[in-house]
Amino acid sequence: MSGYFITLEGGEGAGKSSNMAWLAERLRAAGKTVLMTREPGGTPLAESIREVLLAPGDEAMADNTELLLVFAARAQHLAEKIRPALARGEWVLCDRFVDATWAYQGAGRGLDRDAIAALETLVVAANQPDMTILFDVPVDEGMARAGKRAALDRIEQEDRVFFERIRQCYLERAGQQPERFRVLDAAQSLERVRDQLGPLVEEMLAWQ
Ligand code: T5A
Repeated sequence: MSGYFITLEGGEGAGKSSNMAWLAERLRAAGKTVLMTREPGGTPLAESIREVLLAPGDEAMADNTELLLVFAARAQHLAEKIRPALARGEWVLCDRFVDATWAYQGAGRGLDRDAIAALETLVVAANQPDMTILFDVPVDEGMARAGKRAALDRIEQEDRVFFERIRQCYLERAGQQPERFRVLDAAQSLERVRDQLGPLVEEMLAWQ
């Protein structure tokens, strides 16, 4: 028995969290058992790593530290939560996964692609998503939405150029892997974004 693995990706404030529960509800209404989770995080230990990753601090975090922490959290998340749920035949909806590492640590930080690929092979192995929904939103719009929150985390404090590289990386990956990615225009209203999500739910339900 094997479930399905759906990831939601996009820049800051793209609307992933706002739409994940809606998506889960649609799948549940069709009789599916759905697990919602997120990265970095998803288990107590991985959530502790998330706190270290996102907390602004006096000591600058080295880029390789960031990369290794992201993959450490992912290894724990896969072992303790994602793989067991898939083995039970559940549908796993995950707010960010390894595409975020390619976008943020790869394109954003400019880290070595071979190093990321090696860690992906080690940690993710065969657990690639069945579908990745990319919520694409212009950087200024996404940052304006994220900026309405109380305080920016360590990564959100990066400059606009950093987030522009991230957006372009996501779009490039979507163009290179059209069989896995579905790109939504997330600059539209929530209602219009859900209009775009509806056909994707139908596509997923046709898998079985
Ligand atoms: N990270 C993560 C890495 O660097 N490498 C990795 O490998 C991984 C996995 C995670 C951070 O970690 C980094 C990336 C991130 O910087 P996070 O807090 O989970 O931190 O960051 P985000 O996932 O970006 O969370 P956000 O909340 O910023 O984005 P969402 O979830 O896409 O946006 P959402 O749904 O919370 O919406 C933000 C606001 O916009 C409004 C919502 O109401 C909300 O107020 N909104 C809309 N407003 C108008 N129209 C719409 N269509 C709207 N959609 C949402």
